[in-house]
Amino acid sequence: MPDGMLPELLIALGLVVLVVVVVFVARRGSQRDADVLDRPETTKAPVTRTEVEPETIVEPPPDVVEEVEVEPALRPSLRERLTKSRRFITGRLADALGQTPDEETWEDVEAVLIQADIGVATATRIVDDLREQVRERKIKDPSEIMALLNEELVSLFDTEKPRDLTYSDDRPTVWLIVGVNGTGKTTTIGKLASTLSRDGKSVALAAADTFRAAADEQLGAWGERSGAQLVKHQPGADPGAVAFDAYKFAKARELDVLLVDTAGRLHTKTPLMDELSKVRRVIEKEGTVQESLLVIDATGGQNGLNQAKEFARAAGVTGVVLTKLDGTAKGGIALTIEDDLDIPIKLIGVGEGIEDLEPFDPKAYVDAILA
Ligand SMILES: Nc1nc2c(ncn2[C@@H]2O[C@H](COP(=O)(O)OP(=O)(O)OP(=O)(O)O)[C@@H](O)[C@H]2O)c(=O)[nH]1
Ligand SMILES: [Mg+2]
Repeated sequence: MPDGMLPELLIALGLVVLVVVVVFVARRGSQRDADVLDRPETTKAPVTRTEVEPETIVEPPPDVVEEVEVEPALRPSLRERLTKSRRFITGRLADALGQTPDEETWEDVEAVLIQADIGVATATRIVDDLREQVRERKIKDPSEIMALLNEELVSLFDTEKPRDLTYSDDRPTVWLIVGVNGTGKTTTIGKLASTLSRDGKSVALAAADTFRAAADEQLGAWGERSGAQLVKHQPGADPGAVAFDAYKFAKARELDVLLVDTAGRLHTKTPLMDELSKVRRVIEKEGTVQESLLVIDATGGQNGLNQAKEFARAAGVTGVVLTKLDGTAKGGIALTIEDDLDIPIKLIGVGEGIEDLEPFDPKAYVDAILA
């Protein structure tokens, strides 16, 4: 090798080493990147829903319970939960009442009330009364008109009407739960069972929805969460027979309350409505159906009124449970049901959770939907 070639050879060698080192480092780096990207996949913990078992809920000491009863924590949470309904009604009313009231104002107010699921006849009466009072008292301030409207709406409810669920003298007290498909019957039973259990009452559940697949499993799951006992038959069995057996089961064990779940049914289907009458009659061979609760989905609007009429006829409805008020419901259906049908709304469903059932309080309700 000529002497002059040595430095060039060393430089070339150095370059080769450098390239090898650079390639090595780059590969290590990209491997590390791959590890970082992989990690969420390989180490991701399965997402599990933690459910609060009733036993793990720490009951407040008795004096705190007293305080809660005197000063119900119902209003603030109800207002929050009915935010969507309130925004719908109040926003539109504020627009309608934006200027000095004239004929057009009242037409607009009536339209808002009808859009909010208050029936036409009821809405017309409310607006006639309101217009009269505003004229007599020469009121111009929109907020005063709103306050008057609030009073008017509350007056549509019979505030003296008893709304608590009632118990029979003999055990078990039977509450039958009815309604069209998917309104929240089974969920309401779960919520009721939980409340009753926490009040120290023993509860049995009758899986008299033998029609929908796995309906008894759904009810059984609520039973497990609330400590209630489940009575069920084979799918397709006679709902009356399940109710009857469950009644005898609860009576023999002297349980406090029997909640009877029934299959959802369209109020227009006569044979299905007759089946419901039969379930009722079968229980009444041995005892009494103390409450027949119609569960109405508040997001269904005016349809709830027709449901209430038909179920009242077939199942002797003693009270309404208005569910899904936390959603997009406008809320006016509550007024129409009470004003038209004289059936008290006893409870409201404000969520899917076990504690999302509240007693119905007309004043708190109107305050919550009308700011
Ligand atoms: N947001 C909300 N969802 C509710 C409420 N009550 C029930 N649901 C939901 O409504 C759906 C139907 O509830 P279910 O209790 O199965 O209704 P159901 O009336 O027993 O239905 P069928 O037995 O099929 O007629 C479920 O997804 C519930 O979680 C409520 O108050 N608010
Ligand atoms: Mg059900």
